[in-house]
Amino acid sequence: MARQGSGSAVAGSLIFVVILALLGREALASDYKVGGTDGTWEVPTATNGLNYSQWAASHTFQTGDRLIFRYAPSAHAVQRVTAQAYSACTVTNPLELYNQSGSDLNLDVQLENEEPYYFICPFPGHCPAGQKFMVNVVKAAAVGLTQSLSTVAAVATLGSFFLFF
Ligand SMILES: [Cu+2]
Repeated sequence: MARQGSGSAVAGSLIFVVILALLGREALASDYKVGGTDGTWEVPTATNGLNYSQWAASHTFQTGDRLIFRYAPSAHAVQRVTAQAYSACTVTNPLELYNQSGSDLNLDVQLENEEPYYFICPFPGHCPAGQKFMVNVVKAAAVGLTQSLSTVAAVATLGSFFLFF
């Protein structure tokens, strides 16, 4: 009886550790409000002091992170475009046009892949005026989900072993 009790305690501790590890993994994905403090997505001016390129260059973005854009849908939009379209501010044929319905004031864009993402505002004149930025997304350093799940399976097996020993 004493043995089974301590086995359960060990299994319980291990499960607790795994839960902590999973919570840690979640915490490593970050939300970034574009441009700085509140995610305002508008044309940079001397008055508002926005500089999206500078802001983007000051962070390291990982897979799983999210970008949050805040804007009036009547005045701005968000497109993901190719590197060439980014340089030239070409708004036709975007890779993705977010918020087509124009109903969201807070747009979340998840950075899913390990690759560069180029964002522009397609409203006339906005991209050339600096409403654009690129982020080079790197692979998240955290434990991957598959690895976490296999850890859970291993711990569950180990837990059963202690319980039935
Ligand atoms: Cu705009």
